Amino acid sequence: MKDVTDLYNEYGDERLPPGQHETDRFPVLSMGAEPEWDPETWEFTVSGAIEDPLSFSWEEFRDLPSETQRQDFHCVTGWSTFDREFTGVPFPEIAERAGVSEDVTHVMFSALDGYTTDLPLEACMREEVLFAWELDGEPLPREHGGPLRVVTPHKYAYKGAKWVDGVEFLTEAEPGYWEKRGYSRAANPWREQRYS
Ligand SMILES: Nc1nc2c(c(=O)[nH]1)N[C@H]1C(S)=C(S)[C@@H](COP(=O)(O)O)O[C@H]1N2
Ligand SMILES: [Mo]
Repeated sequence: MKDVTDLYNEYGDERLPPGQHETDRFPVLSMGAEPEWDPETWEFTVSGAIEDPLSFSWEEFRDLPSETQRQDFHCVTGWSTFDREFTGVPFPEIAERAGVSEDVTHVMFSALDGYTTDLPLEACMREEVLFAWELDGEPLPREHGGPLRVVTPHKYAYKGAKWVDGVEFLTEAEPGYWEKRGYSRAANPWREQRYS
């Protein structure tokens, strides 16, 4: 298994970002109710400024090359949980298949509950940005975004869309759900970029 819990080294000496506390629990934070999902009709779409618009059924998505990583998880409300194991597809795998145009600067993730979140392209082109379907060896629980969520261990967790069902490649920045409501576009926990 790949252990990426040392990525904080890029930003400083402390594994726990400033203003965070560590918890053994894994709290749930959602803006609304858990959305329905049907594995028969679920479709994951890749769109925007790319050579090949893609779409995957649940079965097709699960056949993509995947890996398991040990990661830390930092919520902007102040808690962090260490050493979680996520299994899924690294973001660059999807980007390579889509053929991202040279003028793409940003990415928008969308989800079954209407949630969206944006990130600069370079913040997504990292192996630790996973489309994950397993947490700690079990199918990802529904409340944590099952069947599929994004994890962003180098950013506050609101950058990781639960129930993700699409990614759009953008040629200019657009704010997602929390970014429109005053949360940081950059969201680096070690720089304590909570609000914009
Ligand atoms: N689709 C969707 N994704 C979401 C959210 C949401 O409400 N809907 N909340 C975000 C926020 S604010 C956080 S902190 C994390 C929480 O993930 P967890 O519930 O697994 O702890 O999911 C993020 N992804
Ligand atoms: Mo959050």
